[in-house]
Amino acid sequence: MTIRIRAAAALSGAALLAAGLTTLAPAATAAPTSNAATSTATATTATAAAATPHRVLFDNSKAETAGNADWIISTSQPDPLAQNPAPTTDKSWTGALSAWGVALQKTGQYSLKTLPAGSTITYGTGGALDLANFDTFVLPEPNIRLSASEKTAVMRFVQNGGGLFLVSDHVNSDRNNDGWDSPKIINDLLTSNGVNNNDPFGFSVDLLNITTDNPRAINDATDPVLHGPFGTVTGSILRNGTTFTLKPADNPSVKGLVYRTGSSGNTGAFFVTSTFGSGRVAVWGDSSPIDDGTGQSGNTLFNGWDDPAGTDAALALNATAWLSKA
Ligand SMILES: [Ca+2]
Ligand SMILES: [Ca+2]
Ligand SMILES: [Ca+2]
Repeated sequence: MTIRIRAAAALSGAALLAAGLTTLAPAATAAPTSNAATSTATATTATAAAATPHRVLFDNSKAETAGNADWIISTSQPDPLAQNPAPTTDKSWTGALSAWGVALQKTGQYSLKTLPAGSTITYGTGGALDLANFDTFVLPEPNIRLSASEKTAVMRFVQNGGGLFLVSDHVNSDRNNDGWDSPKIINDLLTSNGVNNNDPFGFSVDLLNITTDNPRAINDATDPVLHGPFGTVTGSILRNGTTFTLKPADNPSVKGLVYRTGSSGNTGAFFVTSTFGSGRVAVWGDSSPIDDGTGQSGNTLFNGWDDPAGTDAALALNATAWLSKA
């Protein structure tokens, strides 16, 4: 079962690459039938855009490997290519998020980096790993509270067009015993950031520990995350996680895509998207779906990424693409 699903994911990646190349061909010959978004672009511009990879920075500065967590795409940081420059499977890189990273890498359209432990999240200070050098920033279950300057950096990054992918876990999931778990850390970002302290993305994290559920996607054939380049999302898995309360009065662009069984509307949302300024945001209520089941030794990991009860790979990858405006 696992091998079959991974093969399907690989085909999706190949199909995406093929689609990208197919799109490039008519643009290069200035075909007049391009869609509205590209109809005014010159062949030169289209070629340059296609050749520029989507840059994704995965955070590991907030104790993402504390306890049984292993939320890294590779032990080689910042650059996973130093571990294996041409990864073929999730085993090519070490970390419980390697499936996520390798799937993006295999498309040939992404450039991935990790912000190593001990680093500071910055925006506009000129460093190689500064957020200004990236299209999307992933915070996979942060376990250390962001500093005041880091929260402002993240908000300015999004406001100016960046993509932010937040992953929460359940309440009382303080893996490094510093008094802060991911629900608390994300809510702190949303209410004390120096840019907009009133739920800027239109949601807050519920302080719950839901033992198990298989949340289902809404029916929306035009949603770019539910129906994206990596496949169709029908649902996700929830294995000790939480949900979100939507607050459209604070930001009307907030949208619940996947809901806990029995929930809809503004309560019980398990996967949510939003926008802020010219940037985009996604948030997921559990880290279990991004766990690929293999990583550094000493961790107890479970394969949620390929769990047939959800379509977690498609959800993670489509959301990454959408956030990156890919
Ligand atoms: Ca903590
Ligand atoms: Ca969990
Ligand atoms: Ca792995």
